[in-house]
Amino acid sequence: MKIVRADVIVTCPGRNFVTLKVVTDEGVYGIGDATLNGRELAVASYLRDHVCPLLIGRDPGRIEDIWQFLYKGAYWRRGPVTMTAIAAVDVALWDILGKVANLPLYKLLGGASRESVMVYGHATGRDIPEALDRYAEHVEQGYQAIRIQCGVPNMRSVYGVSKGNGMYEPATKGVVEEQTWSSEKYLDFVPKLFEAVRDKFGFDTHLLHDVHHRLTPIEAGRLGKSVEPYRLFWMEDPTPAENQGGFRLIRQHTVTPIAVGEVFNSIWDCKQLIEEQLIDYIRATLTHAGGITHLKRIADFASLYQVRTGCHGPSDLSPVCMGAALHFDLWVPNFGVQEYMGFPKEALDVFPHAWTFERGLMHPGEAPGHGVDIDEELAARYPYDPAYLPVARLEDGTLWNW
Ligand code: EZ4
Ligand code: CO
Repeated sequence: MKIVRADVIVTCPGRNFVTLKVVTDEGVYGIGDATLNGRELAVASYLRDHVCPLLIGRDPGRIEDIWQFLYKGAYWRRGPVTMTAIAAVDVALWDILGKVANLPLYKLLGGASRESVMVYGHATGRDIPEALDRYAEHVEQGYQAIRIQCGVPNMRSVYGVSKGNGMYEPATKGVVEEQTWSSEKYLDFVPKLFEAVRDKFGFDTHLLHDVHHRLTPIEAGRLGKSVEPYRLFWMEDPTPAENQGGFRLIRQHTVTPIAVGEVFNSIWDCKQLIEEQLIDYIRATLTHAGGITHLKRIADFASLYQVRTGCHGPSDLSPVCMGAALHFDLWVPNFGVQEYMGFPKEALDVFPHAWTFERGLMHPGEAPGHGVDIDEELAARYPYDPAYLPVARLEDGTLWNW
C-alpha cells in the first residue's frame, strides 16, 4: 500500500480547524487534526509546502519510521508548528492502519484498560452564584469531574469566563484582545470560590481549576497550600513551565496536585517535571505533541513516576483530536482524566464521529480507525476566519502571561 495524496483542509465551522487527509492507492484514507489556535495557517503551510510532498509513495503502515523521518529529517526539531504537523500525519496513519485492520484504534494500542473514559466539563460564571449554577448543571448531567472558573471582583475580565451566555471561546476574530490581570485580587478571591463549591456540593465530585500560567512559583505554592482543605483534583498550569525546576518551589509548599502540559510539544518539555515527580498529571495532547506515537512515549515514561494523563481537550482542538484521544485514553494504563469542552453544532456536523457521551463518561466507539471523518463539502462552506488568543497585562500595563 502506498500514499498517493495528502491534502490540507482549512475550515471554520464555528471556529478554525486544520485537518490533514492522507489517501492511499487502495482508496483507504485517514485524517489527523493539525489545529494550532491562532497560528493555524503556519501549520497548514508546513504541511502543504514541506510535508505532504514527502509522504507521496511511502508505505502508510511504517508509522514509526515516518514519524522519525519527519522529526529527525527536518533537522530543526520540536516546536509547536513542527510537532502539530507531525501529529496530524501520525494520527492519519494510525487511522489508516485501523481501517486496514478493521479494528478500532484502541485495540491496536493494546485494548481497553477501562470500560469508559471519565471526562471533566467546564463550569464558568461571572460571579460565584453563576459559577455554582453551572456546576449544578454539570452534576445533574452526571459529570464526576468538573472544572470551575469564575470572574474575580474588580477585574474586568478573567480566563475561562465567557462574555455572553454562549460557550467559552478565548480567541477573538481579527484582533488581539487585551485583558487586565491582578494576581493579588485573584489569590484573595479564589479560595472563597472553592469553599462555596464544597459547601454546596460536598466532596462527591472531582474539583478542578485552571490557573492558566498566571502566578509565580511562590504565589502558586501559597495558592495550593491555602486551598488544601477543598481537596482539588488538580490545579492546572499554576506557573509557566519553561523553567521546569521552578516547580520544586511549589512542591515544597503544597500537596495540592498539579497538572501541566497543554502547551508542551515533546517529551523534553516534561522530562524533569516527570522525573522529579514535580507534577501529578501530564496534559500534553495528541495534536500538539506528535500524535499517538509520541504521546504513548510520554505516557509510558510518566507511568514510571506515577504521573497520570489528563489530556487537554478544548473546543479549539478538532473533533478528530477528541476521537483519537478517547482511543488513547481507553487504552493508556496510567489514565487520569480527559478534558471535554464540547463543540459548536456546526463543527460536529462537519466531523461525523463514532464517540459517545453518557453521564460524564465517554467511549470512542467501535468504528475502524479513530472513528472521526470529515464532510469536505460541508467544510468548504465555512471559510477560514482569522482569530487570535488574547494577551494579559498587569494593571500598570506590563505584558503578563495569558
Ligand atoms: O486556553 O485551548 O485548559 N484549557 C485551556 C484552554 C486554552 C486554549 C488555548 O487555545 O487552558 O482553554
Ligand atoms: Co488549561
